[in-house]
Amino acid sequence: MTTAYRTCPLCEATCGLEITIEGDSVKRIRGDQLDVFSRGFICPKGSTLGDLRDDPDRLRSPRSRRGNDWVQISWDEAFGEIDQRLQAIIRRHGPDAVAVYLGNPNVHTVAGGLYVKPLLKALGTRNIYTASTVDQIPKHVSAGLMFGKAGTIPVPDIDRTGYLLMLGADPWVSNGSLATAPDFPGRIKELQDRGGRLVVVDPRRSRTAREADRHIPIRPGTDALFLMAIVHVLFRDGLVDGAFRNPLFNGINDVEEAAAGFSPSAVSGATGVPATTIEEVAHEFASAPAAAAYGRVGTHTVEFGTLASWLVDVINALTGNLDRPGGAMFSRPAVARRRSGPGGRGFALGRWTSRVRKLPEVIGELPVATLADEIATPGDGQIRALVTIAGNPVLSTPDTERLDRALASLELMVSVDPYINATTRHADYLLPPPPALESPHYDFAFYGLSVRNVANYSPPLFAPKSPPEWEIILRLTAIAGGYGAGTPIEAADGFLIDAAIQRDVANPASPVFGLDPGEIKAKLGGDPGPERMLDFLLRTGPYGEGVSDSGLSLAKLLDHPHGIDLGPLEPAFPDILATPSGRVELAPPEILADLDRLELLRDTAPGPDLKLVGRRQLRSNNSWMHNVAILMKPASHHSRLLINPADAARLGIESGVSVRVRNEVGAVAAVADVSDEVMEGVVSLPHGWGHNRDGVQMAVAVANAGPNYNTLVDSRRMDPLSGNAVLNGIDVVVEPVGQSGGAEHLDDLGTVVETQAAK
Ligand SMILES: Nc1nc2c(c(=O)[nH]1)N[C@H]1C(S)=C(S)[C@@H](COP(=O)(O)OP(=O)(O)OC[C@H]3O[C@@H](n4cnc5c(=O)[nH]c(N)nc54)[C@H](O)[C@@H]3O)O[C@H]1N2
Ligand SMILES: Nc1nc2c(c(=O)[nH]1)N[C@H]1C(S)=C(S)[C@@H](COP(=O)(O)OP(=O)(O)OC[C@H]3O[C@@H](n4cnc5c(=O)[nH]c(N)nc54)[C@H](O)[C@@H]3O)O[C@H]1N2
Ligand code: SF4
Ligand SMILES: [Mo]
Repeated sequence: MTTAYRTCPLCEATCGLEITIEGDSVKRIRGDQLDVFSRGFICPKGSTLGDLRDDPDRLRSPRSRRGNDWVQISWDEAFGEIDQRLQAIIRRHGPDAVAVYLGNPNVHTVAGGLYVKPLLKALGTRNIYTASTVDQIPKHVSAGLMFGKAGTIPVPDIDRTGYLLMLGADPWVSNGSLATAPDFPGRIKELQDRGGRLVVVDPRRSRTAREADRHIPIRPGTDALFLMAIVHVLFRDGLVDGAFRNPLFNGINDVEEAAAGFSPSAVSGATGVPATTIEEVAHEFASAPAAAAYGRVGTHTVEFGTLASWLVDVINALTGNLDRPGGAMFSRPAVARRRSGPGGRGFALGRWTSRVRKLPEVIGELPVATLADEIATPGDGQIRALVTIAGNPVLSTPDTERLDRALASLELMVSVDPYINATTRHADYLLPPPPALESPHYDFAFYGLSVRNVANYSPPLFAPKSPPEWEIILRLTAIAGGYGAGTPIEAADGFLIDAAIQRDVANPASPVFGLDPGEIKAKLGGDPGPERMLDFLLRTGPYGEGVSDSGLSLAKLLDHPHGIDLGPLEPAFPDILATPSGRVELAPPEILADLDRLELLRDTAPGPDLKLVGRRQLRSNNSWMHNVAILMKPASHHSRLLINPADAARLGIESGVSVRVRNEVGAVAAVADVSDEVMEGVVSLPHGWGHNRDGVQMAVAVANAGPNYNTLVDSRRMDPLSGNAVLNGIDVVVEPVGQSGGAEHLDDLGTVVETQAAK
């Protein structure tokens, strides 16, 4: 028996794990008490990494589809055939005929962190889609416009704050998002123990809301109004921080003017939040010694996602809490390109548009809600081939029935994925990566969104039994770039490291500026591939000393299996600002131009339909860990539609009865759970379910299929600034099964009982 330590790659919390192994198998996984960041915390998912590795349905070798059958083929055969077919499509139709969909685990793998960008560049396509447009892209837009870079996202300094205003997030269940804080619940307890307060704004009394000092139910999709009214009160009642009126902030008068028409009483009808509550929150927030506002999925995946995201940071700024300890601060990750001083080119939106619906590009991608349009609509630039990497859009993105049909019509689909699931069953080639425990790990994304500065590297725990994911993607890159399937990996990888070194020796802010590239390369440790690249990035990052070994390096991380704590967050202004002015733009014109819509929301009476919102579940991870039997208990918890007692009584619905949830997009079956956990007028279902489709080869998941939330989501509705789909607050009708007079047959809970296929 031996013990190893590594970081859990499953969610954003980056928990340290203590793993006991015997021979080639995992005996036990616990939280690592010595981890510098997570201090022993673990959730039920973290202990199942061994189950994921042992899962008999996980593919161990490539598959190619011949009609309805899958054949096992060799890696060389797979890449050779993909090369021929992909190049033929590019030659005939140009690079835009090939689309890419990148799913969530790409931000959790080293392959996604280091190797996907070169693939996209080699493909040269504008048809890039990711899970970001069903998630957090509004935050990138507001951050880009305010701070100059889409990745410059402030996080709540929860370890030092005295007041946390949280909207549309449930970290007791999700373990936090765009705020990496392992043991989020423990950190909130500490906040409360030191006399601080947690206020949660959510249409549902979530697990987090139950632990909060105050829960404010809000009508779905109206957070921007609530936040605007707080801004209104800050100005009206003289609560704007005096020290804040400094030259670092542009646009304060425009913000005051914008908020003028949004008094608490003006928004109270639309939000369902009493005016006095809004006033109290504004005063408490402004008078706290340090306070942070933080919004997540419930505020982003709505029609006003960018406005809400912007207002969160406006409130932080106006109260003097932006970039100060205990407020909203910026991480300083160990892997980041060094910059010299404030100012930059700023952030541009809509540099190109989608072909069919003319939707603007945002951070180089198009809204995934329009992927089906681009596949199904004939004409120049139509998508003919799709590469998916770690994604399951048939369960995760809007109007899934339509997307499902569109994927079936592709000339070529290649999926880098370990499972044959709702999406990848359409693939012509399946390229499975090794499981997490056979892969190296470093959190390139999440140490940049972390509430403390931390670095931790985990080498593979077991030798991979098939090519590592970074090699798979690198071979696809060579194919996409026209170098051929036979390109040696060492040559392709050498090209990438050489290019990275060349860029840095030309950067005056880099510790290797002006040095000889050969000397730098010779100095790098680790195996070629992601380890060597990580060493280079650490050495040239904010804690590195270039070719000197005195700074941070791969070797240092290997010496510290419990991680290295790089300290609490520190003020980062003005150097971090990359706007052309070198200041914070509080009132970007793109955002002000969107306020007409907000006025309309303020002045429109809510319609009669129920509003459907999502929720996450502790023992689930989006759509993809449902084949782990131990996590699938209690049975059918995922089919429960929460409905308020008043609505249930009106509709004649009792707990435990089967109901049909429908709207003009589709219909699903669920089981009613009558509960005042949701406010009146709101119903709640989790997402990521609906595995019972022909050809899915995930036995446990199919047995726990559940309803597919996104069958009900309209692909036409989005936050116009960011292109994020509207997943929360969508109109639905709920009725007991059998009452609609339709001919639907319901023998399996969670089965799609009716969809409007003829669109
Ligand atoms: N209605 C509604 N819809 C939502 C949401 C919601 O709140 N409500 N949330 C949205 C959000 S926040 C997200 S992030 C998306 C997620 O949407 P997606 O990213 O499309 O889907 P996931 O469920 O994360 O699926 C991950 C896929 O990656 C595969 N996979 C797992 N590990 C690896 C790996 O190491 N390498 C590779 N190559 N593949 C791997 C899995 O088999 C699976 O196919 O869903 C979104 N959809
Ligand atoms: N266990 C588990 N953990 C996960 C995941 C998982 O699937 N399972 N997924 C991971 C991913 S990819 C992400 S992005 C994160 C997301 O992490 P969170 O952002 O914490 O996401 P949720 O738990 O979905 O919480 C969203 C909350 O918003 C509320 N809500 C819905 N509509 C509105 C609204 O209009 N206004 C307000 N104020 N609230 C609203 C919902 O009721 C819900 O409580 O979780 C990650 N962690
Ligand atoms: S909270 Fe997230 S990182 Fe921590 S053990 Fe659970 S899944 Fe892994
Ligand atoms: Mo997400």
